[in-house]
Order: sequence, then structure tokens, then C-alpha cells
Amino acid sequence: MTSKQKLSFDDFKKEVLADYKLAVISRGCSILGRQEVLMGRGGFGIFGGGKEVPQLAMAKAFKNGDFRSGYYRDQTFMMAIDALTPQQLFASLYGDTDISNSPESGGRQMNNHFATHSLNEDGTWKDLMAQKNSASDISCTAGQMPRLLGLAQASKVYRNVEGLESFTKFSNEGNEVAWGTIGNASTSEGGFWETINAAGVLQVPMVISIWDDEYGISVPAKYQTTKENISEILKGFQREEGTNGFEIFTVKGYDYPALVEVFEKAGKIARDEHIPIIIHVTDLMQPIGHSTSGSHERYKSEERLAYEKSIDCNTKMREWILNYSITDAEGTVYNFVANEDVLIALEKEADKEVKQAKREAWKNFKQPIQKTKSELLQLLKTIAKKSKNEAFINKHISDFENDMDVHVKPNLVYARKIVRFITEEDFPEKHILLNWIKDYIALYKNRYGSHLYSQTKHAALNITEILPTYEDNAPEVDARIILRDNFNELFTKHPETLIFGEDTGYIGDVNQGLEGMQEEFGEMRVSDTGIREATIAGQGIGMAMRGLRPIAEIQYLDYLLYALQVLSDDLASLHYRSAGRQKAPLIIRTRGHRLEGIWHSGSPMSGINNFLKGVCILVPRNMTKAAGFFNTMLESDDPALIIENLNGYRIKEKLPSNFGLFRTPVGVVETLTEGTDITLVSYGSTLKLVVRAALELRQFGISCEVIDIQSLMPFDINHDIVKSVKKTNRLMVIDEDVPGGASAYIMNEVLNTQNAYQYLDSKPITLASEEHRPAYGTDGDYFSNKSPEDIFEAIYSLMHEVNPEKFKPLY
Ligand SMILES: Cc1ncc(C[n+]2csc(CCOP(=O)(O)OP(=O)(O)O)c2C)c(N)n1
Ligand SMILES: [Mg+2]
Repeated sequence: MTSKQKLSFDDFKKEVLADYKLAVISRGCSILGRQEVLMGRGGFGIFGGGKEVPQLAMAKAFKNGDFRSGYYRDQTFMMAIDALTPQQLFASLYGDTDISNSPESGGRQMNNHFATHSLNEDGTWKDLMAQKNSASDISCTAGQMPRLLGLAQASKVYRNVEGLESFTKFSNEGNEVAWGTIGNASTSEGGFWETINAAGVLQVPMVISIWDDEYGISVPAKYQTTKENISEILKGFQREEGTNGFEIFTVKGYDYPALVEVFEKAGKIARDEHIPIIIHVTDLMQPIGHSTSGSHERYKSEERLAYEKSIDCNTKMREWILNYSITDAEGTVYNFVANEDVLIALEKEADKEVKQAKREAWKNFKQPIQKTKSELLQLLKTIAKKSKNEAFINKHISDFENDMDVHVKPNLVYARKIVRFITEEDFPEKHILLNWIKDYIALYKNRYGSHLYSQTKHAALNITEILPTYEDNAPEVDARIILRDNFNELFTKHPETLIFGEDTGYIGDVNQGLEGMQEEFGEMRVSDTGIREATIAGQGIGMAMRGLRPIAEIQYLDYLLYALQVLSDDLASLHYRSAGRQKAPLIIRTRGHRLEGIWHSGSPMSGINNFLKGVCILVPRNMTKAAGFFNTMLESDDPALIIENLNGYRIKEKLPSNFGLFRTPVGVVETLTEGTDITLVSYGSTLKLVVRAALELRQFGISCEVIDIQSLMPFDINHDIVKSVKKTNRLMVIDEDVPGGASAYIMNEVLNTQNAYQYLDSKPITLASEEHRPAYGTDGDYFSNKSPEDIFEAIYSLMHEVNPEKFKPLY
């Protein structure tokens, strides 16, 4: 060895020992974390034990600007990239709501659901290139895969699209890799396969590591995976001379040097060549079972448990360190450690650090709660003394004092119970208590409830309306032209926009709303995808998380259900679950409602609405309004679903002149016709029918006020509908969702939230579709959805009830 080599051996040794120590610390966290939960200090615990060593290797290849999209086993990796401390691991186990203690979610997520901060506290982007990044985890098995595709694709976009040079916070010429991790059993999920296929087609810099411990909770590989071997069955994806595809590696999870080499190689290929990689990491195990919900001794045999012990990656790494020796030319032997004592000392130190981290985390969690408890107790005791119900109050105080539960909840439970005994009394401490309860609830409602939507100045609700302008002689054109010209303007103005979906690219979408745009803006920005709605959504989420402004197109509203899991579990919850530290301002474009047959006429708005709290749900009645919503949402940092009317593309609309500028406001209704007898509330393509019925009713002396909701979520923030009901005293909601669907949601908003019940002189009515799916053809539609005749007659009957003399029965 040269002296330089000796020096580098010293560095190597240091690195190996530091790695081993981290593996031991991480294992210690798993074991102690489990004990903490079993002692009642956490609701649930899931840990990364048994997968430490490969994660050390992955961390070495992971660079600033890279993204992880993984799952709950990755604590060692997160520690190795300095994005998690043992103390933070314990804080999140306890559910600490102080985000400086539990940075991944501020207590909203169960433990080991990791995240780094992409956003500052004020919602502005951090420099993602100056840090190592992890998308916020979700619990759903394989749920991390669709977004992984987008995180990887962003690099491809940054490398190939012109005009993005200034996006230096997000990319350095696309040299960033997206690293996925997934358990072996979770590869059975559809989302995994969809992602693999799409990544093979797209050729994006993605490295997927499969941590294979041969189990998914209690279910062994033979029930999970064909041939019980995921890399074996993935072989068809291997790239060959002249084809696209993957590089596939298989490596044992306890073989530290081999792992380091494989991850290094994989990272380099992905980074340099934008080739996706699969690393099948085999021979892993679970030293403490799946999670705290059970024990694996229940379903693993003695032999299996013994075998698992024999392949424990930490033990194997320890053996490797002890046995390692290299001899130089002069015959000098180099070892990592002189003897086992060095490792024993290191392990002791690691153990101490873990215990210390646990103690600190517990102290930080309990101190503010206990401080509040003791102050509250003092106040309650004074109140007891002053109250004529002292005996009752003292009973609660004594229960409170004896209650060992260290949570915020008991503080409120006892305080709120005591309030009931002082309603008839008045002394200063009572008011102190009432105010304290109000403030304490507000504090924790905010800790648990903030950031469902953006709270920045770019929140959708802060983007104000700009009306379309028209030249004097503006022609009436097919409405799709308005969308097309508007998209052209947006794409010219914003190089970070891109749109993709089935038939979106070459033909410019099935209704020609993007006609000619691929030619103009290139295949990278206006692209066709495979038929794979879940990963179209995932592509959008991942790219939006890296500073791009994707528009993900789902060809028809009815097929949004394929993507709904991804949109609900990932997109809609992202801002909330990261307590406002990650965002994905994705726009999903789709078209739907009434056209032909069961799957091109559905309007499953109640399902969508309920599953996508956190996303703006926009239902424009025409294409000018739709274009205005695209313009609004591109100014905003909230995600949105914009549903165009499938039957509206060839209807004539006046051509505006301020493309890219006019904005339809979110959360604001529009009154289309004024009236005095009844308020009719509707949206989307049904609205045309309501307007027609209202015109016909006018002939018969019934005056309808027609309101277009436009934005189902957020809903009528100015409470304009109740203002109308105050005037008409009657209310009907008409839509084409099922009975009890979106119409019930709207009714709840108007009656409950806006308190319109007090102005009603007649029963509030919902007119929805039939319960069955809409049938094919003109008559299928007529008997499945409400027609103008149905609407006319429902309103007429209501008015007959009001004034039977004037409105004689129709039948
Ligand atoms: C969609 C979904 N189904 C079921 C579960 C419950 N669940 C959590 S982890 C798990 C097993 C996962 O096994 P594997 O992917 O091999 O990961 P491991 O825990 O073994 O590392 C299951 C079934 C879930 N979280 N999400
Ligand atoms: Mg497994």
C-alpha cells in the first residue's frame, strides 16, 4: 500500500465503523420503540429493523437534489442522509405535534412515515438542490410508486425542455435520481406494475429497491409472487441492445460491500443515462416482527425464526468487519478493528445514544402537557372552592389528578366536564377557564387541522376574477378552440407547464382542445401516455412536487376512479399530512357528465368530492369558464380537478381576446338568471337544462333564480345561495349524480353551513339521476337523468303546493 492508500484505508475504516454504528443505533430505535408502544407511550409502532444495511448503501449513492419515495422501513436511510434523528423517531412515535420535534408531519402521521421539508413555514419553496429530499410517505402499500414516476420524470423534463434554466432550486440539468423503496409483498399491487411498465417506456432516472424479507405481515412469498421471486419475473423488463427497459440487479441484503457497489452503480446509470433500475435486495428479515400490532412468532416457524436470525444484516456486517483484513505489498495487515472489544464499545455507545434520544423525546412531548395540567388543576381547584357544586367538581379534579394519561385530551375532558357545574355561577376564574378551553381547542385544532389547502397568498381563494374581454366583432367558435388557444397562451408564457394523457399528444386530445400543440411545444411537454390513469396522476404529483406545473389528463371523468386512490391518498392529503411542508399543485384535467352510455355519462361527484378534500373541484359550465379555471389554477399553489363538459366542445362560444389572462374565481357562484319564486342550484352540463326549464316556467308565471355553483370545493365562500333563498324562500338542487350524492352535499352546505333553513317556505328538494348508471342513447339518458320536463314539473308541482289556485295540477 502507498501512504495514500493507507490514508484512504483509514477513511474507509472510519466510514465502515460509522455505518455500523448507525445500523446499531437504528436497530436500537426499533427495539426500544416497540417497547415504548407496548408500554402505552405510542399508539402504534412500525420500524425498519432487519433492513439497515442496504439502506446505508442506498444513502451513499443518494445526492443533494435527489428524492426518495418510500415506505415505513426506511428509518436507517433517513438517518443516514441526516433527515431523521433517533430523537425525532421517538417524538413521532409519541405523536408530538410540535413540528420542530416531529418535522415529518407534526404529529399527524403515525411513526416512520418520513418526509423532508420542501417548503418553508410561509409556503415558499426551499432550495431542493441544497438538500436531500424525501416525499411524504403514505401507509398504502405501493402508494409511493405512482408519484415516484413523476419525481423521476421531472429530471427528464428539466434535462430536455428549454426555458427551465432558471429553475435551479429544483434541478441541475436533470441530474437527480428518484429512489423508490417497496416491500416484496407490496409488489403484488397494481400500482407497482403500472409504475414499472410506465418507467420502462418513459426511461426516467428511477432506482427502485425492493426490500425482500419474503413476507407481507403473515403472508409468505408463495401467496404473493409468481415463482416467489420478483426479480426473476421482472426479467422481461431488462433492457437489451436497441430496446428500452430496466437494468435489474439482485443483491443480498446482508452483503455490505456488494450492496455499496450495486447502489453506486445503479445511481450512476440512472443519473447519467436516465435509465430506470430495479434492485432486488434479497435475504432480509424482521427481527421484531411486522409492527406492534402482533408478534411474528404467531405465524413463523421456529426454523424460520432461526433462519432469519442467521441472516440478520447487522450481525452479518459485524462479522464482516471483524473478519476483514487486507495485506499490503510489505506484508502489513490492515483490519477495521483490533478485536471485538472495539465493536462492543461502539455498540454500548450506540445503546446509550438511543436511550438518551428516547428520554429527550419523551420529556419534550410530556412537559408542555404536564405544565398545562398543573396550571389547569390549580385553576380548577379555585373554581371548586368558589362553586356551590364543589363536591361534584372535586370528584372530577381527583379523577384528573389520578389520571396517568399523558395527552392533551384529558386536560380538555376534565375541564369541559367541570364547566357543566358552573353554568349558573359567575366569578372571574370561570371566565379564565372558558377562555382557556376555547384557546386550547383552537391551538390543537390548528395543530391537527391546518393546511388542508394552501395558506399562502397563492391559495386558490386568493386568485381574483378577471373577466374575459371580447373584440367588438368577436366570432362565435366551437368551444374547443377557446381551450386550445388558451392552452397555447399558457404554454408560451409558462415553460414549466406540461400536459400528458391518453391521446393528449399527437392528436391533441380526443376533442382537439390541444390541436397542434405537440408540434408547437414538443413531445416532452404535450405527450401521449399509456392507458394507466393511476400513474398519470402519479406523474403529475411527482412533477408538481419538483416545481413543474403539470396538467394530468384523465380522458373521461368515469375513468378518474382508476386514479382516485392515488389522488385521494397522496395528492389530496399531501399538504395536510406534511403540515404544509410539501405541496403538489397539480391540475387534473378531465371531461365528463352527460354523453353516451354507462361509462361516458356518469357524474360520480359525491365520491370524488368526498375523497378529494384538499383538492379544488371545479365544474365549469362551458369552455370559457373552464379556460378561466386553468388560468386561475396556474396562478395558485393548490391542486385542482377541472371537469370540462363532454358535450360542450362543439357548442359555440364567443371568442375572448385576453387568452391566458381571464380567470374564473374559485369558490364563487354565478347567478345566471334572477327570479323571485325559487332558487335553482346546479352545475356542469345539467345547468343548460335547468336554464331551459326556467325559461319555460317563466311562460307559466313562475320566476326562477338560477345559480351556477362552478366550484364544488371550495363551495360558495360568499354565501350567495342563502342570499337568494332569503329572497325566494324556496330551494331546489339539480344534478346528475345519484340521489343522496353531490346534491346532498350541496344541500348540507346551503341548509347547514349557510343556515338557509330559516328562510324556507317549502320543502327543499334535490333532483338527481336515477340510482342506476345512465343508460345508452337518447332515451337511455331521458330515463336515467333529469330532463327539462322533469325539472319543469318538479318546480311546477312545488308551486302548485304553494298556490293551488294559480297553478292547477298538471296530471
Ligand atoms: C393498500 C394496503 N393494503 C394493506 C395494507 C396493510 N399492510 C401494511 S404493511 C403490509 C405488508 C407489506 O409487506 P411488504 O410489502 O413485504 O413490506 P414489509 O412490511 O415486509 O417490509 C400490509 C398488508 C396497507 N397498508 N395498504
Ligand atoms: Mg416483506
